[in-house]
Amino acid sequence: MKIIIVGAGALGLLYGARLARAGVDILMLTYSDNQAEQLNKEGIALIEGENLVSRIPVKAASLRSYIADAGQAQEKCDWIWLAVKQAHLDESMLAQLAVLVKQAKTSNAEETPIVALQNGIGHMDKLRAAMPQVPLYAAVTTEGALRVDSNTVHHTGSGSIMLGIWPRSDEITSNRQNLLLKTMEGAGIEAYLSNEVENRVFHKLLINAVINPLTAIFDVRNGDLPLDPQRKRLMETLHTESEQILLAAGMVSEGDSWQRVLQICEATARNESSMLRDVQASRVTEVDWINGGIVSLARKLGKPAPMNEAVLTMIKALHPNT
Ligand code: KPL
Repeated sequence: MKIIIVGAGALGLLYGARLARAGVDILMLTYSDNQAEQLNKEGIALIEGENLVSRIPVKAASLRSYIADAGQAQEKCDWIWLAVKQAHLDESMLAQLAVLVKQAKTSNAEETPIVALQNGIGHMDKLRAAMPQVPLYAAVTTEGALRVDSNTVHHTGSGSIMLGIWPRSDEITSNRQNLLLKTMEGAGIEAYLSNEVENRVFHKLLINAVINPLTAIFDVRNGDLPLDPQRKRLMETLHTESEQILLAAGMVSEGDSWQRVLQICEATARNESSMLRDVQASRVTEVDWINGGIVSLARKLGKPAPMNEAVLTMIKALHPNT
C-alpha cells in the first residue's frame, strides 16, 4: 500500500513513522525543501515513552516540487492523508491538492481518497467545493503527538483514530477501506471506520473550544486549567454555550460532556494544548476554525455566542500575528 502524507507536523510525522515502520510505502510531502531533505537523509525519529526508540526511513519531497515534476504522474497511490493545519488549507494549498489528486489517480482510474485530519470545522466543506469528485474522509484522532524538530516526533499519549466518509454515507465497506484498517492494525494503530464521524468532529470541537483558547489565554498546561476556581467557571460557561450551539447544529449528546472536558484535562495534564504551543511559537492558531467555527454556526442558527466571541477576540488581541 502506498500513502502520501501531506504535512509533516506532529500528526503527519507520527502516522508516517508508524505506518512506514510496518512496511507501508510512505511519501511525506512537506512545505520546505529543507525538511524534505532532512527526512530523506535521516528518516523520522520517533520517541515513544521517554526514549528515542526508532529512526524510520521515509521518502520525502516538498509538495511544490513534487507536483511540478511531471514524472511523478506515473506514481500512483492508494490514499492521501492531509495533515496540515486548517490555517494552511488556503486557495493555493487546495489548488496544489487538486493537482496531486490527479497525479495520484490509481491505475483503475478510481479517484484517490483524501483523509483529512484537521481540528475544528469548515475544512471538509472547503475540500468538497474544491474537489467535488474526490472521495473525502474526515478523521478524528485522540493520539497525543508533539513535534520536537523537523524530523523528530514524540508520541505523548496513545489514542485511536476514527475515519468516516464525508458527508455521512451508509455505504457497505469497500476493499480499499478494509485494507487501510488492516494496515493500520498491523502498524499498531487503533482505527475505526464509522458513519458517526460528524458527531465525533462536533464532540472534539467542543473539547477544543473550551481547553485550547483558555490554556492559551492563561498560559497554563491542560491539567492546571480547572485547578483555579475562576478559570474553571470560565471553562464551564464556555462549555455550556458551545454545547448548546453544537446541539442545535445537530450534535448528538453522548453523556456528560462537561465531565469529559475535565477528564481530558486530567488525562493530558502535563500537555500544553496545541493552541498554547502555537501562540508560544507565534504560529497561526486554529482559533478561527474552533471558536470561530462555533460563532459561525451560532450566527446561522440565530443564537448568541458571547463567550466564543470573547475568546476569539482575546486570542487575536494577545497574539495579533496569529
Ligand atoms: O486536542 C487537544 C489540543 O491540544 O488540540 C487537547 C485535547 C486539548 C489536548 O491537548
